[in-house]
Amino acid sequence: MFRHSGLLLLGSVVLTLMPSDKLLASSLNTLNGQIPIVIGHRGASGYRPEHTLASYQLAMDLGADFIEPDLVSTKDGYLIARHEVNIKDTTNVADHPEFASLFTTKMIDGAAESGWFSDDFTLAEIKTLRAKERLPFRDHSFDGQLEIPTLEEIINLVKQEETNTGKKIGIYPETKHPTYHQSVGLALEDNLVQRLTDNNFTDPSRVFIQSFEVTNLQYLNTKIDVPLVQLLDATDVALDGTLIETKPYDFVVSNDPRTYGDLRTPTGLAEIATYADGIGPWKRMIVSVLSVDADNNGVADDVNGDGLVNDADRTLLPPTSLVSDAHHAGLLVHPYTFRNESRYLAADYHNDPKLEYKQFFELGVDGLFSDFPNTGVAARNQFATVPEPGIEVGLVVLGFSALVAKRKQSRN
Ligand SMILES: [Ca+2]
Ligand SMILES: [Ca+2]
Ligand SMILES: [Ca+2]
Repeated sequence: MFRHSGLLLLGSVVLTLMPSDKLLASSLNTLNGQIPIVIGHRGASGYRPEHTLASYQLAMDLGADFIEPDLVSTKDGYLIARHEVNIKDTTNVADHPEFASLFTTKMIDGAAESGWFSDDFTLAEIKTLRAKERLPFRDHSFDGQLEIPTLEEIINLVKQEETNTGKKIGIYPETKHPTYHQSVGLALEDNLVQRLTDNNFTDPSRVFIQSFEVTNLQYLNTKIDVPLVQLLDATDVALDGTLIETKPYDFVVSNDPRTYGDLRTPTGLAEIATYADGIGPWKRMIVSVLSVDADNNGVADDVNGDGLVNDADRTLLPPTSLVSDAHHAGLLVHPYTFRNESRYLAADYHNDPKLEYKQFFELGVDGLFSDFPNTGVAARNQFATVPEPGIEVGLVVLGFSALVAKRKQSRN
């Protein structure tokens, strides 16, 4: 009797702590029993040129819990939002004759690239450029209109959103090409920590820092107390769905033989858990796809006959154990990238992107990166349903106990 009323009391206390009754969802397989987050990948990059304030603002308007800036450095040490150091494909730099002399070829992570590079431009020069949509099949009506934002401008946008709406949106920055930036004297890590600190944006519930490299995350773990996410990449999937492995570029430089495949074994995940709080795997590491090669020429066939070979011509394979393996190591799992267009959806989803989200939520992912945050949020809200009133309290108590227990083992 006493225990029973104690539980009810705890239940009512917990209820007041929860920001939303959506957290009363039952049977979540997430690490801490929490509702999975939707991360606006490069903003709402399905609708606006990526990494612009308009893209981030739209992501927040569409319900994203976090927005994701990829960060590169200017020549004068400002952190700006671009997916590549090479700004050829995402800005109108080619239309600016005054920058023609800056066209060059550089080695980026072991590959020769030609174009214009952010580290050859001052911030003032970058600010004369305008963004353009990278993908030919997306909306180009905003091309030439939007500036390249700095991290500070993005933080200010998020703070303004909080002032306007009361919503506390998080920022999920990625350090792009850390080894390259170190090699040109523009290391990103201390700079990022300094900018977050100077702008008073270090709440660990509102920042994740992510990287495809390892050493810089290990370094960041000694410099800032926000959760860190080890991104995991692969070159592609083979016809049979096997991952074609690649490795972190800092491992290439240090002759470390391990690939991302090694990092996602139980042993690799246990090591990641010594410096990071989560993994950001390519979604094909969780659910891969099988190609058809009926003519046996070694190339995937255009099964649906639309003239393109892409995920719409492939079918799903059974899920791997990566989500549960990572959870076993105490790591959050935030796979990338979820997109609405049929070319990115395996045939099994029948052109309904929500079915893909649903599959991953059922597998227990703790969040995901989406180009179309409204679709991700709608799928998430459908998935995380509020249980019947009679069983809410018990579930909340169970969920809260699990949360406390897991927190103790996952923080480092
Ligand atoms: Ca990114
Ligand atoms: Ca073929
Ligand atoms: Ca096709």
